[in-house]
Amino acid sequence: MSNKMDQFRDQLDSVNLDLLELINRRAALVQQIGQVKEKQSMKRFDPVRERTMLDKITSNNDGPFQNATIEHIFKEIFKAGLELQEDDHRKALLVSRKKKPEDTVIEIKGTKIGDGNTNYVFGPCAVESYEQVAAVAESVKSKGLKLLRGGAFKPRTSPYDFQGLGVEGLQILKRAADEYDLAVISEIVNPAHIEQAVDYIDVIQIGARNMQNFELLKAAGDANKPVLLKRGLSATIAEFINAAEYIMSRGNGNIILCERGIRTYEKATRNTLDISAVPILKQETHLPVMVDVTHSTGRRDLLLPTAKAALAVGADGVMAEVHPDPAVALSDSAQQMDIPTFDAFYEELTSLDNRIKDKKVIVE
Ligand SMILES: [Mn+2]
Repeated sequence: MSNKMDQFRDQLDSVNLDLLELINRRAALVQQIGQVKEKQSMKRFDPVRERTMLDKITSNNDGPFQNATIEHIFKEIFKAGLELQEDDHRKALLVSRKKKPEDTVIEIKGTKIGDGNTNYVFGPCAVESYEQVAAVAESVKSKGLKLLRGGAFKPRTSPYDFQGLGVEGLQILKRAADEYDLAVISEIVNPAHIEQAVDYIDVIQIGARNMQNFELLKAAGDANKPVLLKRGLSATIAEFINAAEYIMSRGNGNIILCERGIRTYEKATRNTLDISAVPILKQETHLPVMVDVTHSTGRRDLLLPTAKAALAVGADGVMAEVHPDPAVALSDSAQQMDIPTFDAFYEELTSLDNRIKDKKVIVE
């Protein structure tokens, strides 16, 4: 009796190995098909082809399994094959670490982003006047910093909200940046504006609401300027990475990723800062990653704690909004810092940064 059982078990082991070999042979074929499809830009999933395969299989099914069970098993095998093709595709992304293991370092007017040092981007939410921008620029300069942000084209939730000064705003930024020897980061919302904007700005920002504006991504990819790409409000990390790929696939690899919070059910903050996105993006891509603490929290009291978290988690930089008089700001007045708050914020943050860099605080 036990002898017979052993024989069956031996046979079963051998059938398992045969199945294993066949499943992997199938997977290798699926990979080859994936490569051909990739070259011809064909969709990987073809439901008609899947139905034909299933019909052929079930019409040859002599049991004891029912057709429904057989279909279920084969659907799982098909799915695994599709996932394998997708993995192969992911490996090929230009922005991925698999493609380029070393960090991308971007140089902007002599400042390096992504080289292991911490960078800071400060400036008003929207450009309102020369005096307003100059007040912030002076404060940024006094800290020995280089990067000045400011919105000239403002994509606002309501069409009746302040939409920004447009090109005039870019001209104000450029004037202040030249006077204080700073580099300008400003959002562009229309592909047609890029050509004109590059005369005034040093970094093209693509905002959260435009993360999947593919024509804008392509236009930024054609431009000869670094791009700061913000994560979309409801974008997954994979969608974020693919948006960056749009830019890099056009030849522009100088991309800074910026986590700015995502939409969740939580109402205590304006968005939910997805802090874990930072190490994931650092692992999956070779691009510098910054954290925008202003738009992720929407709360002035949370700017410093979240900025500290960003440094501790390995972000390459922190972005925050500063306004000489936030109470009268035309946008984001609840979360912009005034200059004294900015001074204190920066002092405490850089002190933590120095302790991290000196290994006095161990964050790993
Ligand atoms: Mn803002």
